[in-house]
Amino acid sequence: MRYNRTMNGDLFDLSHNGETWTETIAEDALILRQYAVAQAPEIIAAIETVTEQSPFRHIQTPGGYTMSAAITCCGDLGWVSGPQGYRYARQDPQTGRDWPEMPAVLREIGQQAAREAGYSEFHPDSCMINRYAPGSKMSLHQDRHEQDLSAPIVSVSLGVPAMFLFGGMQRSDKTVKVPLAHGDVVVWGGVSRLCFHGVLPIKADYHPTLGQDRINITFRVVRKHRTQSI
Ligand code: MD3
Ligand code: FE
Repeated sequence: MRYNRTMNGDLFDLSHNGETWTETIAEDALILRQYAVAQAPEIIAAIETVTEQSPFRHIQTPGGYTMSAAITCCGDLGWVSGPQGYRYARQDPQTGRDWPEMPAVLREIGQQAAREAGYSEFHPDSCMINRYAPGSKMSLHQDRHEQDLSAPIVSVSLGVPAMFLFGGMQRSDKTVKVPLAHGDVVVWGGVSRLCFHGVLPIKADYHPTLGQDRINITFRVVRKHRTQSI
């Protein structure tokens, strides 16, 4: 695969040299490498405020399997699984309460990344947080339960690296492997939005921010916004 690389040195942090750069995985799928490194401590603190209210849990797939990645959500809508399958819901079924509010620092990193990729009006109403321990994986799937498929999904990777699989519109299409490391942000829009994707089992590794775990955050527009008329 050909990577298109452009330098962009506008972040500064003592823990890395502040360099961020972009790569394209496919048409309309842009990686902002290291984009969230400087804000990672605040992002992780915000995740803790969410998990104090709605803890990580392992949900059942509609097929009866337990997901190896743990999940929680914040924002207006969260991802739940029940006997009828997956859906978005306003309440956390485990607490019986609304999902925690989306912390501003989370919304802002998602919005800024979307803007970098050319989406000036990205207003996510859902933020899903996945936590992977060593050996956890995510099988090939499409994300197609959101009403507004014209809005991108923004994902933020934190902690130990993952090997991400990116395929095509059919499950059987060939996949490319893309390593995703701490602080990498991906904006999945346009034709990439409905492509099959997954995560290979996480290798035992260590990262100073999260130990052996990997966390992935996704920002989504689930309910279609009323668009301004006239
Ligand atoms: C490509 N999460 O939560 S993030 C998911 O690393 C999910 O936890 C993975 O797939 C993870 O649904 C991958 C990257 C990602 C997220 C959404 C996408 C890639 C995507 C939607 C469409 C195409
Ligand atoms: Fe997905």
